[in-house]
Amino acid sequence: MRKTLIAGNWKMNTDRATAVALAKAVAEGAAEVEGVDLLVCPPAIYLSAVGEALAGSPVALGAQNMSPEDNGAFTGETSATMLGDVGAEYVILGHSERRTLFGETDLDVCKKTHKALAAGLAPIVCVGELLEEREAGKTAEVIKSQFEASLADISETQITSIVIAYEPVWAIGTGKVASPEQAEEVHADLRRLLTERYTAEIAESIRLLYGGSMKPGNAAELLAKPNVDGGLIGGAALKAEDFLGIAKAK
Ligand code: 3PY
Repeated sequence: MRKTLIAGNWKMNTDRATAVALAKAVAEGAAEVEGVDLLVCPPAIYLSAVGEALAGSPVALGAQNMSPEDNGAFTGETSATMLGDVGAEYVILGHSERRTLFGETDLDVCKKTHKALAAGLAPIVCVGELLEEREAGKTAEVIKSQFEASLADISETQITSIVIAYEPVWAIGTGKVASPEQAEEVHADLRRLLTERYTAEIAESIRLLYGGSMKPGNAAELLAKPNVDGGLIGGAALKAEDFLGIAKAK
């Protein structure tokens, strides 16, 4: 069975001291959380410090983005190998903020996904529709096209290392949250797409996270849905109590 994954996306928040304190608080509280994997994704510059703060705890470390290139003249970029070198096990790819604010395309996400896998990182590949796409009844179509293009040429073996996050863009940082039924509908579609492309057994093993204003107050009903295998948490991941509260809601 799929083990629930609660992943914190700290975005461009915290400073060194608050990042370390938050990581320590999550690590300490992790002992009270059963049957749930915990992951924190701090800003890249604090990965090493947060990794040290998490040492000996079951909380995993992840990055929020990476370069699609291996190395070379790419000023300001960070490679998959570099992320692994400082202890990251996961990397979030194609978050809607990367797609909308930095022009990342499905092709970019796909290239990054292949590079992350080659470096031994587990990619968390994000998909999600805009408000106007939902209102136009195009959610399923958009998700299918992002799924196909962002995960092009991913083999059966590779897909088992990938986590997919459904993040409706209209629910990111807006306080609006998809209803459990809306989330489940898209997650069930993603499971179907995985079954069609791979096998039912493989599809059943892939974790599908919901992201978009998940908090302790709405986590239980979202996580109760059969195809919602965890959460990619934004704002609520910045308080250990809230983040752990979401994990305990499972
Ligand atoms: C949010 O909940 O705002 C997120 O973007 C999670 O990644």
